[in-house]
Amino acid sequence: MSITIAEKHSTAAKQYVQAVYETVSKRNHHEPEFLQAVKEILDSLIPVFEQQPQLMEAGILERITEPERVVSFRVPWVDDNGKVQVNRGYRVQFNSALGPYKGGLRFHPSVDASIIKFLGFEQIFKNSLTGQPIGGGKGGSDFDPKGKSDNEIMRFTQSFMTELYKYIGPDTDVPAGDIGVGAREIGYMFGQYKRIRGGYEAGVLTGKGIVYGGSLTRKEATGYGCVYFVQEMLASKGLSFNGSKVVVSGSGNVSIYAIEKAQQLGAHVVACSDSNGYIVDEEGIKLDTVKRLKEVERKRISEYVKEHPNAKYVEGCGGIWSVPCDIALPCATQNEIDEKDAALLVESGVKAIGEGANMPSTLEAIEVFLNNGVLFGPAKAANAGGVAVSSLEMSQNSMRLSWTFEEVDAKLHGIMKNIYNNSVKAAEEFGYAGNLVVGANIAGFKRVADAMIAQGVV
Ligand code: NDP
Ligand code: 2IT
Repeated sequence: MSITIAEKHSTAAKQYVQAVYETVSKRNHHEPEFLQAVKEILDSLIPVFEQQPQLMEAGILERITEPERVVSFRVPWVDDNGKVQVNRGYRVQFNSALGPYKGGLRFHPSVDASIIKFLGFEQIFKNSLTGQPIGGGKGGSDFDPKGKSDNEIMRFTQSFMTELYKYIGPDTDVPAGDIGVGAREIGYMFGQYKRIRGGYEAGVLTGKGIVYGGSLTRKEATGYGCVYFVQEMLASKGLSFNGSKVVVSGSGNVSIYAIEKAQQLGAHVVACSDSNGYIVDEEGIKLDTVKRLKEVERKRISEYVKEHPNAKYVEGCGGIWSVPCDIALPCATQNEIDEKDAALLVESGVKAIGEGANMPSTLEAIEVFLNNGVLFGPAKAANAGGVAVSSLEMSQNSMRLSWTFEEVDAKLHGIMKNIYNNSVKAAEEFGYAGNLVVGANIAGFKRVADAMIAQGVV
């Protein structure tokens, strides 16, 4: 995709974009994931700068690729054996042109500056696509929640918030969940924030429990939203989920609710995974079992086959893309589909990909999909439903009222349709009809660029 775009344009715009990329790449040479995210966006913006050269003079790209603020801090805590542990915490406040920084917190041992910066950068454009008034940010820690007791999780999250609280607030920066951060962690962090601040600022975090200011449908929003987006892509070709064979990677928050919505629409979901391996159940995944294993008991997906002996478990999560399907929904983590996996999916006849995770396909994998006419819903667009409903949670907190599940779900559905339509339109307008990677990047960028120009050089 990137190569194709660069080839098509031999202009000042292309040189400008490439020069900015070189500067970013020199300055952040040790951050591969961040550079991958920047490369994908910058290449697809070449047609915009060709049409609107004045944007080059405003230094938009130079500014948008540099975070407004990066905070890194020590998180000391005491484990159940009385031993002092130290983790590193991060918050990257990337861009506030459209509103308060908004984006999740990830707790996973792989977290470093590169991961948080790629996620924060993507979040700027994703949040813009939702049409909501939210800027882009992301945070997290290299803390590994696996195998930790509930008390350890509480002590860690309290220590994390004891530093993070200085940088966040309902009108400045509003974190939420991501990998390793769900309702339990958000609850402990909210409690600590409230205690430190001495006031009930409900809008400081989203993904809260329903009884203390959370929004109905937030838990379901990313997975449902991804399926709503793919539904639009399929409909454009006269296809649908009904009767389709679907593979979903991961078995966390996004995966579970993507499976739920796909099944409600009549799909036959046959496989899901965790970081250890994947299960294939040709009779259809029994979602109640997955929900109990993952949401309640916090066990491995391998346990599934003990209860459903007709299903099979395969060690190693990467092999899931060898399971033939019509629709693949990567909902686990970054770079989980490489060029080889993409080729396998194409060979098996995949018709559509919906990225529930952030940047799950490598740049090479995306090219394989686009070159083979696979309908491809890029992460920024397809997984924007989560943050969109987070923004609706902020609205409800400000108004001190709660909408019903149906009201929020209807708004989510409308937002996902708009994101799809705006991405399609932008792709057509700039000469890349059918390429939703280019379309979503341009549609997301334009709103932020307009706001940045209006606000001057800041
Ligand atoms: P969860 O922690 O709930 O679930 C993550 C799932 O992915 C688990 O099944 C986990 O397996 C698996 N996984 C995580 N890391 C890896 C890895 N390195 N290799 C293989 N599998 C892995 O997270 P979410 O469902 O919230 O997030 C999943 C993806 O969706 C992420 O990319 C996230 O950034 C993105 N996202 C999340 C949103 C949200 O609202 N939560 C919104 C938009 C995007 P295991 O348990 O074994 O680690
Ligand atoms: O990647 C994401 O969009 C999220 N993890 C959700 C962010 C949010 O603020 O709800």
